[in-house]
Amino acid sequence: DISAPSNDMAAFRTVLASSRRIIAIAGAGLSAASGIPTFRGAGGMWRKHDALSLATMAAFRDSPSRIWQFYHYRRETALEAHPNAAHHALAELTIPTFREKIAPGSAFTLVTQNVDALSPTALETVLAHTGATLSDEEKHVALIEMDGRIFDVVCTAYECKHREEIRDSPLSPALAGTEELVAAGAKEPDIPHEDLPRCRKCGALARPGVVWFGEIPHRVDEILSLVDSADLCLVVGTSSTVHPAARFARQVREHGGKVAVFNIDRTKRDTDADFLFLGPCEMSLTEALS
Ligand code: BJW
Ligand code: ZN
Repeated sequence: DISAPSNDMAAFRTVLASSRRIIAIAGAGLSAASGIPTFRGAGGMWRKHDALSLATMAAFRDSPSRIWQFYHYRRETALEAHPNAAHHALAELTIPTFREKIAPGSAFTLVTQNVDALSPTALETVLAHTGATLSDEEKHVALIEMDGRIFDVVCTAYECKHREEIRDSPLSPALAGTEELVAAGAKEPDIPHEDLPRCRKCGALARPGVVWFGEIPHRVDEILSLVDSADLCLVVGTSSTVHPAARFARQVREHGGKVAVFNIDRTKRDTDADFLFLGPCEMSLTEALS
């Protein structure tokens, strides 16, 4: 189909109401209105620190002190952030009693590349407000955090690999206050390995529990089977430049599913879209899903 994507909200709602297997793939733009910088494009604040060159095991091996200070800074930002209207709109789609806009019995899963844990927080908030409940299994099906969580701490010892979510800050005393240096772009101190976060089980050096380049995202088999069977794919606030997420929309379209993109800007992959809603997703998605 070579026609330009539509921005007809009524037509989108009709498609939404008749879809049975819906997935949303989200990226950093979903959390932009929560004050978390994106990686690329307008407002990409981590760019000063080249977040992408820091997101590798090679960078961590080269300087765990530098990488830990960068992630400590980002943990601080994430700890202060609150979910925005777009997180809440997506969370509402996962609660059967609350989603008048989609067909009864239809399935919805949010697959997020974000590590800020704002989507699970939004789900808990919406559940608390509506008095609805979901089992742990239903929550597991509703939300896939494919790149992990910035609050997860993972042991680097091959024999251990212990993973634990720890929201304490700082994770080790030596990191206290270094977020100011990172924010200012100042030269950070070289913290000895023994003073960096350590595994609480075996004492080995720990690493941030996020998926770096060259690593395999979480739950990829589940994601690929959802992509294979989806009849509607919402693409929210992602530049669609990082694989495997970058090709999900195309894959949905190839087997006849519809694709709706919600982004503040155009992206290279807009050609994969049936619907394109240009604007902040905290506005457009709320309107489309309310
Ligand atoms: C708004 C908005 C508002 C702003 N409203 N919109 C060549 C070909 C194919 C693959 C490769 C290749 N070379 C290397 C690879 C593999 C590599 C890759 O894709 N590299 C590319 C750069 C080419 N991928 C991997 O290594 C991945 N693993 C992998 O492929 O394993 C193999 C495998 C997979 C599956 C099955 C079997 C095997 C792992 C990638 C992990 C990336 N992780 C990071 C870092 C996480 C940790 C951390 O946070 O520090 O994840 S990288 C970074 O990019 C982060 C993001 O999640 C990810 C995607 O970025 P995202 O979310 O799209 O953000 P932005 O900033 O790019 O875009 C924001 C968008 O929002 C913009 O479009 C704005 O316009 C918009 N926006 N405000 C709506 N208010
Ligand atoms: Zn360990």
